[in-house]
Amino acid sequence: MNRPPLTPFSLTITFPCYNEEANVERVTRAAVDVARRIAADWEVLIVNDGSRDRTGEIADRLAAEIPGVRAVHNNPNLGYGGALGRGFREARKNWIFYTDGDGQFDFNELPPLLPLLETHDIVSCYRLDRQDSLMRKANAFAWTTLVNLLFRTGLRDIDCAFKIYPRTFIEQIEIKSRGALIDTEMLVKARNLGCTIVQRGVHHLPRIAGQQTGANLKVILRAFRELFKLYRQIKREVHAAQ
Ligand SMILES: Nc1nc2c(ncn2[C@@H]2O[C@H](COP(=O)(O)OP(=O)(O)O)[C@@H](O)[C@H]2O)c(=O)[nH]1
Ligand SMILES: [Mg+2]
Repeated sequence: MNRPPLTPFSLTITFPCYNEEANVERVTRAAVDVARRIAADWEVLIVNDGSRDRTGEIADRLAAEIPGVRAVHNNPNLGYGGALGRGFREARKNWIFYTDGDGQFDFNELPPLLPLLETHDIVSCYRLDRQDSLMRKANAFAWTTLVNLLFRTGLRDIDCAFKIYPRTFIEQIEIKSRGALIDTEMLVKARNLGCTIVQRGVHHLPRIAGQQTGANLKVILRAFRELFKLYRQIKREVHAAQ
């Protein structure tokens, strides 16, 4: 993979927000704070995914108030993958860091990851102390086991929303997932392109405001549908390459 330069460091920080009116301002300000510290050239890109609360309005106000902050809106709501994919497509800087818009990660854990980009294409983190119910953790374990059976990624916590990608990689792939499968799709495609992926642990904080929707039945069913579609697609590609 042709990695972009690290100096001067050019960085897009992006996060999807779905009904995050109680979180979007705090998360945006934390993102701006870290971007100013580590990047010479940066933007913070808020993706409002068709929220029904005041998220979009607050995002627009922050974009007007803080140079470097941009807000884009999916209308209607496209789902997690649709929101993240929009952030990747719209990102203008060389490196793209994405996380969640709900404040469950600490931006201060980003700077120590940067030296890893000298020797690796992608940083994909895993949660050290996942702040979810036992049921959710059990489901996540079963899901990761299934994904690793199908794709043999050997990666931990594929869905952790704390990753850095080079834009050169994003430009080489077509992202098809609209749902939660997006993380799997991107990492499997990265591996097939020969990208090097490094993993580190990060802390996971409890959600202090807003509602978790990541375990809705609709979200889960869509993830399964997209999983089998991706499996067939990757199999076809591997056959075609042989
Ligand atoms: N689940 C879900 N999350 C979305 C959507 N669009 C954007 N998001 C954002 O994705 C992030 C993760 O959502 P969350 O409900 O906390 O899922 P969890 O942390 O995996 O339980 C949050 O920043 C949401 O605001 C959507 O349509 N569905
Ligand atoms: Mg969350």
